[in-house]
Amino acid sequence: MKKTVFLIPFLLISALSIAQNKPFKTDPAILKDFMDKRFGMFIHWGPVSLRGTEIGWSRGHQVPTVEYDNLYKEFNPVLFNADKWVKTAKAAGMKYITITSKHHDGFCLWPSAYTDYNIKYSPFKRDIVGELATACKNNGIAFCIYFTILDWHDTDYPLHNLGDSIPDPKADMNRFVKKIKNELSELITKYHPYMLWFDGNWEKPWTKEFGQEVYDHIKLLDKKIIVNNRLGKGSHKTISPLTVGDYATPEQEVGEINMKDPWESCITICNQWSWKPNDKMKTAQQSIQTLASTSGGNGNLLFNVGPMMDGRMEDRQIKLLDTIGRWLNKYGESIYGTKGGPYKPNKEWAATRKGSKIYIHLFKQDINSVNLPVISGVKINSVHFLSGENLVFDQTDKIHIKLPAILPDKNDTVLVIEINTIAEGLPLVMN
Ligand code: JFZ
Repeated sequence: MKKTVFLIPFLLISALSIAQNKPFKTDPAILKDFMDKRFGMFIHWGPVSLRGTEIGWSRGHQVPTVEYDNLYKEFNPVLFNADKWVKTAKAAGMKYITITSKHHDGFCLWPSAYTDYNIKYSPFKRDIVGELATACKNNGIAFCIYFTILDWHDTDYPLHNLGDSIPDPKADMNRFVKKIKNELSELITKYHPYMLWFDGNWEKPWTKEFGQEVYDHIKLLDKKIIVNNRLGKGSHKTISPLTVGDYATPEQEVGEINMKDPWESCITICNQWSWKPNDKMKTAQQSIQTLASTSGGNGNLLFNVGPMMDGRMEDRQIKLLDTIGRWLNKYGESIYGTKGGPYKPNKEWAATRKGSKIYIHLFKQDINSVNLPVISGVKINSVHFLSGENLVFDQTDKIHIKLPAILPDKNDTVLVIEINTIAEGLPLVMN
């Protein structure tokens, strides 16, 4: 008797789960489409740009909490032009944009019905998330939303600042999770994001179970939405039994080569996520080689910019992005829609592959030849620069390619090795 009593709810839940296709899984074809894009723009923005300190983290530290929480009252980025941002990303060769709809400070860049701490109550009033979603749609760029699940401003969330360890007794995680589910419903039904980029999952009040609940909630609203792995617990760098979500998110570093699990490195164009005056900016060479290295590891690069308090992106950053775009105009076939490998990327070069081609990205100028291990069963038909010129090679006991004294591209010269088989199927070569 007792057993049946226990069994009935269990069977009911199982039947319901089957009816809803649980456990939800993102269609591999959708993930492949995402990984084919290879390059996206991350945007960290909010009222904190008025101070130029780090978004979220500077609250209650470099900027006193009360001052930080009132910055929105003077946030009026009148030069914000969503179309200009999207065109900047597009000119850089980026295929998707991910914006901070809400960072750890809790401020919402869309007019949410579930909290008044949002853009509608700033002097600017305009729906930043909405305008960017529309501009992305008009320009053929996939629109994605960053959303943190820790909210140091919300009284229902137990911790109220970086370093807080004593939970607020007035807080209520169940109420909080219900609220963020409502906010997510709003974001999904209003803006139809291609992907949701969660964050803030490392704090103690968050559990894997909450993460699973939110994941299921999203998938019931739109099963096509891609979700990053910061919804469960565990390391951001991998997909593991602890994580919830579809792909891994190494931060401020190029991820390890992985032919199985999708991943995306998020890396800042300067040092800070949100805008900082005179922040040290990366060079075009560093940025292009970072992109080639992520592709070489079979991952994506989400390259972050922090727009200024007036709504513009910095000119020097726009110029750098344009240089990357011009490089991609020439060499894009060695990045988009490729797989990483079959050689592991290193500091000197990275390999990508597509069809019967292996692309070698050369990061150094002062070399006169390329030496690679032979791949068993593979014969090279020809070698040439992606920009044209044929090269002399030998494939007796190693692949030896002779290079001219001056290489065609100082940022990343791409060689194409044409082989007698499909390169995508080759196992990784240990180099
Ligand atoms: C997180 C955010 O905190 C950061 O502001 C930015 O949005 C980035 C993309 O994601 O970065 C982290 C995450 C975790 C830690 C530090 C930075 N951590 O656990 O110390």
